[in-house]
Amino acid sequence: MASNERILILGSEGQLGSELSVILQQKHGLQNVICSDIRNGKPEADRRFMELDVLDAEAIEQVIISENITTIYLLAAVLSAKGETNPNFAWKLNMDSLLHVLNFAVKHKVNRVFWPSSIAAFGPTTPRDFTPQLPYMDPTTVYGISKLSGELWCQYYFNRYGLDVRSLRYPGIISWKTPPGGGTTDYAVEIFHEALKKNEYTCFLQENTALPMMFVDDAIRATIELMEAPAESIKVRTSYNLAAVSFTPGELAKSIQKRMPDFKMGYKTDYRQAIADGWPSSIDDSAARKDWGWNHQFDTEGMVDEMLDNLKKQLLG
Ligand code: AKB
Repeated sequence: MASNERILILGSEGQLGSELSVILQQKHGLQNVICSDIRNGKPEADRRFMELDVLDAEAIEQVIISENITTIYLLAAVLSAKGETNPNFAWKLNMDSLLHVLNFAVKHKVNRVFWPSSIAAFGPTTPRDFTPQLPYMDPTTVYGISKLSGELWCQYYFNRYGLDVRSLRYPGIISWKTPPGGGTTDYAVEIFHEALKKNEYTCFLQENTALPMMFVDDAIRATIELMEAPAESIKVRTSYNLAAVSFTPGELAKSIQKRMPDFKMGYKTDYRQAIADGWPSSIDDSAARKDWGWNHQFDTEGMVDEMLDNLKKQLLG
């Protein structure tokens, strides 16, 4: 397929990148999508892949120049729970990579940049229910602090240099092809694997901790729709609230039990409970719905069906 876009994905092998890269390749052609990560998860001959460390500024700049990159998706990040085990490194990786990309995008006239923010940018003082687009924000994790700071950097580069940088505050993403790594919402993926393998799961969050979540297909579609929207419809240059569903571990367990009546759920909380306690339970994403037409498709039941059906097939080979 002919495309004028030359796309660089930094962090292409992670939970979002591994699925977003396939859709971008279908839309723009294999040769126009350069996948990169510190490790190659899918050694296929027919796609473009480069081993690239997002902290290696020189290497990133070289690729932008040599591949005439027009669009960058920066997806590499240290997530909330893992970030707390090494806060300095999480800050360095999350912030340095963003600043390198923003600087090179301006310098080499890249048309558009995507950078993910998160519900982790909110904090305990933020209203928890139906969290508005611009409430008081006091993140408590280094990941959340990096997301809030990064949002402001994105807005700064838009205001100061006219860089078309776009962002979404993702809720917890539920996927079956590639697992998440190091997040507080990871329980909502682990539970499906353990249900199918052992018929039981011990959750690290309390039964009644409600968090905003989204099936990966919706998350990928939101990303593409945001990036394809006309620039004049993008009114938020920090990051858009984005929502689909909201549930507690107890509700998710019940939903699985409807399909697997013998499934048993236990609870043993750890340090991730305190992180979740500072996050919203549901999100008001009316700005995204109004500005560029966002609409989620998967409710909790639809998502549970997709997860169990696909993971069953995957586990059975
Ligand atoms: C995490 O739990 O850290 C992530 C997120 C909500 O950004 N899934």
